[in-house]
Amino acid sequence: MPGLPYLIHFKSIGQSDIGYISIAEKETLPFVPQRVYWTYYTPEDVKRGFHSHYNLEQVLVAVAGRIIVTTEMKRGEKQEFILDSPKVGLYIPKMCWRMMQYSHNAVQMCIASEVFDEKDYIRDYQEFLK
Ligand code: T46
Repeated sequence: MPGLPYLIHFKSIGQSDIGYISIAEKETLPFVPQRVYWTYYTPEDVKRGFHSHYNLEQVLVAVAGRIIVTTEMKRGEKQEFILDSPKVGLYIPKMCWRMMQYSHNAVQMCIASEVFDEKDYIRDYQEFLK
């Protein structure tokens, strides 16, 4: 059984007068990344996600803006996370239903444990609950 989603606090170096850098080192991540992608310019009234993955694990980071992520495990645990810091990531395990809503300026970076495979998606909620 996969564990619950949780927040990861990345190392952050810098200060306000020069700016900052955050780093996702391999010791900080719960998997070895195979892919990184990012989404942006999502209108505020659009909700994305509404799927789960059989095998994919992810870490989501709001590198800009704010993302509200709601998650649901097959066992029924529901959680809501507000991502609004580029220093913080949300680990999403396999078999976790998710929905995301974005501020218009949000840039969501996703660090993923697998290459893209449409067959890894469960897009039907009833199928997810089975
Ligand atoms: C997730 C959340 C947090 C590709 O062709 N290659 C890719 O690597 C990706 C990620 C997507 N696509 C295609 C598949 C769909 O036709 O792009 C379209 C949108 O993808 P998806 O339905 O996954 O979009 P979101 O924004 O609902 O979800 C995305 C991630 O893809 C997903 O894994 O968990 O962000």
